[in-house]
Amino acid sequence: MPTLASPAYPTALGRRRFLKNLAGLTAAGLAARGTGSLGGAPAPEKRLRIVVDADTANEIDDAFALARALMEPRFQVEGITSAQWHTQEESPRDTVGLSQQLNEELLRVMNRADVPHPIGSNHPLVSAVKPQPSPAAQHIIRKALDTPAGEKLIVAILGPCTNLASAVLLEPAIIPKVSCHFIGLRHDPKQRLWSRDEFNTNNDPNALDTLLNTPGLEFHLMTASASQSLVFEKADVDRRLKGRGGVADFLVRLWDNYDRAWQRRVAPTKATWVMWDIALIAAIARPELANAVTLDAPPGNLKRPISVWVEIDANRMREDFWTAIERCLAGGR
Ligand SMILES: [Ca+2]
Repeated sequence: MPTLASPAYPTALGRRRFLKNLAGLTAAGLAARGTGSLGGAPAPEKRLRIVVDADTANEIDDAFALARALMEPRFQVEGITSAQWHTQEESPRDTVGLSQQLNEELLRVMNRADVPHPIGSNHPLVSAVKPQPSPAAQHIIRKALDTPAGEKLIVAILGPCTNLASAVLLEPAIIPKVSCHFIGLRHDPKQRLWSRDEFNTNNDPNALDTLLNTPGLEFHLMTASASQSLVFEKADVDRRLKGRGGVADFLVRLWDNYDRAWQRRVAPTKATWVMWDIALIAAIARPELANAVTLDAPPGNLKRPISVWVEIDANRMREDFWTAIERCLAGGR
């Protein structure tokens, strides 16, 4: 995501009003999907096979989210794949290479180099029907085809949809074996309006169309509108993590050293950061921390129901992150 705040979206929407608006959406959706609700049923005990695909070098929230995923006992992480982020202001030529480099550093500091981490495509799809082959796409295909009968491979996409869309185009046999979880787009629950003016969407609009327009592909969406309320404060991060070694100091250093043109303009002090991508991982790991409804796919895409997280419990997601990292630093997973 390119901005620390999202002025284009009504962040000041009163909570009471928002929940009231939400009620109209949830009546049919939650009953139909059971994807999860605030204060709802506990997460299933069975470990979830998951590949996390991330444009890790674009912002710092990807690394926090990847760390959270690797710490989750309910996840069986089948791969960490890297993605491009070419539309960021003054982006370098090899954006996927930088994401890949950070993925490898994170796995090393977490002693998880055993997790497969193939590189993705450095270029977006040039059309919704032409894949961009990559080791990441091939890995997703292999892991999806390996999925036991009756189960699905979760692919959590924290950047553009390039790698999964390419996998689906290269091997359509994976479609019934994959559960796509994407963070992107914007949705206003009050107006029931969609917006594609969002960083992950813009980094590969063709790839998102490929996935949304694929009949039979299970699709879960965490909107940027919902995830933007998950904000971390640097002072809090320093107090909890600084000087504790390993992944803790890796994340602190990442925040300290982040220096990009857009951020110097929008948030020069870096005092807070929207942890967009943690919201998606937390919602998958603990469905009770977010509210999902069933909506039609956005206008212009195949008319079919998709599951959309329209609200998150940001306070509990923050606490969940700190609990997970404390468990990790104490020697547990
Ligand atoms: Ca991201």
